[in-house]
Amino acid sequence: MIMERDMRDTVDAVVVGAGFAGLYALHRLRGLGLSTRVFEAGSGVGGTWFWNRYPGARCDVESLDYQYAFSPELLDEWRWSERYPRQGEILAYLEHVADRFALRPDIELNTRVSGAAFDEETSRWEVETEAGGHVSARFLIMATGCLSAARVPDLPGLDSFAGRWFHTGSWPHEEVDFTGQRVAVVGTGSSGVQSIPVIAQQADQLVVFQRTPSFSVPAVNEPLDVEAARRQHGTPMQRRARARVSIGGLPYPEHEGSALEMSDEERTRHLEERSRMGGLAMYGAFSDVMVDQDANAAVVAFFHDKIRERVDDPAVAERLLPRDYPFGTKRVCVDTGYYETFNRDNVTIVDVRESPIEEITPRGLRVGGVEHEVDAIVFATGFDAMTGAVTAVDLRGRAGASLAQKWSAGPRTYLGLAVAGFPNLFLVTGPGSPSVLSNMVVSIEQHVDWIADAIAHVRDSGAACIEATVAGEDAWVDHVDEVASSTLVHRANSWYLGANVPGKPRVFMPYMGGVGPYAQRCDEEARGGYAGFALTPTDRR
Ligand code: NA7
Repeated sequence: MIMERDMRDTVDAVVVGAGFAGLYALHRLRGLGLSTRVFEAGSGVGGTWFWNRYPGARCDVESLDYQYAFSPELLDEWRWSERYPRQGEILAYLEHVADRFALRPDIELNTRVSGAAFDEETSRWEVETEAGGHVSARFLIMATGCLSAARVPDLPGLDSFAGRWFHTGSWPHEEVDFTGQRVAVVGTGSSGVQSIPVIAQQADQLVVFQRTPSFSVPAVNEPLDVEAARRQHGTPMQRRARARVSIGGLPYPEHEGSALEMSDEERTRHLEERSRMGGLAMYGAFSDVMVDQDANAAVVAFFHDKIRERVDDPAVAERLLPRDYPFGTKRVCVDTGYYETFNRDNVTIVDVRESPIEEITPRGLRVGGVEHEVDAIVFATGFDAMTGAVTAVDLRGRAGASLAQKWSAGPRTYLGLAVAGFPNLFLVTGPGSPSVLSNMVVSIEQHVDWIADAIAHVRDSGAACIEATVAGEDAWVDHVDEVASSTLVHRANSWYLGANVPGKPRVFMPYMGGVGPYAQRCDEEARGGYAGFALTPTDRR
């Protein structure tokens, strides 16, 4: 019995997180013959789609693109019901994947990893869980998600609130019924934009507290017509092949010329066509929208017209116009009936830009000296994105160095995959990779495949460790910054830049070079014998 336990506590690989990334990592590592343990803080698999159960929660990438492509059989057998998948349907899909590939025996649920330290004597990661568990692993894979550390703003008085409050990113499992209630929603990013129309239909009164208006595109959601989708974009595999070489990990045509080369009428017609395609197709409308202020302004003007068309009261429409940052420099939202919701009698909007929320009182929220009385508060206030869930684990590399400390002036990685001083540690969709700027599933598959190949390479070459070099990491960090600086992204206070978390360094975290070119760079790294990495031979441990 003791033998068995000891053996179970020593594995080849530990994966942290059982969302899209962790599940696929487990499948691939098992395929290499590695004993692998996955730790998941939630009581079920699904990651983002386990936690984000708020009303209206839905993916802004189409179902046919937001699924794994590693298994043709899986692609063939799963049927999505809508063009954009609901949270519950994605969760059911991931549960199906966990069962179909018999992943569950290697997943420990309800287990949060608190820390992991690299032992230079043994070249192993010693992983600790919050409940006091301990596992030793040669490889450590952080599949912790980019948007998983939910952030409730530090508002005075929240403890005194007499009603219930929620965060969209950690929504209760039981149904929340707002019927007959006065509800506040704080935040108008993707989660607010999705939940506001649904909550408005249920609640007696809804007050939206808006700090920054978003750009939101109609989803044009509908029951999925597989045949029509096939005619437009080919089979799911053909869609994926195009997505893999694209900029955003999506199969739509991209960058059809400059916005400034068209007449006003042509440009409007082109943008109308993109609008009709629905959702994130808008991103690829022009080649220069993210780099040229004038091109961007033309798209902004189109959005302003659309919002004015959709909102009846001109004063309310003006409040909803995003004015002080360029289109695309904060995450563009995808909505169903968002702007029209402000035409309802039971919905009001409070601007908290100039006059922030002062405090939460037992009865509601105080803004500009006015108390807004509500029965429930929904914080759709976002996440400590990209780094929050990684640094929440006390990761210690060579000589006990702390990752959180190393990243205190901004994340430093090589290719968003590895960190100098942290051998055999891999990040799935880490900062410095396209990640949140792309279709996450495409980027996750690309990363997990690359990591699995790198691990196989280490094993086959008889090395003990693979570790990013400082020179490789420095050059990559500079490159990520250089690409971002050639665009308009620094002109917005976005979570891409850490601007939503007080005290977080202002560094543009994801890589803007595009999914296709980035994957090519990763492939070259592997083909070139991992030149930006050092492989430590076993006898030099
Ligand atoms: P986001 O996109 O970070 O949105 C959070 C929203 O909450 C945003 O409008 C914030 O305004 C607002 N916010 C945050 N703190 C406050 C305070 N203290 N007062 C008022 N308003 C506040 O998170 P989501 O969950 O909507 O979306 C995350 C991603 O999930 C999304 O990008 C998609 O990729 C899917 P701000 O803009 O910071 O002024």
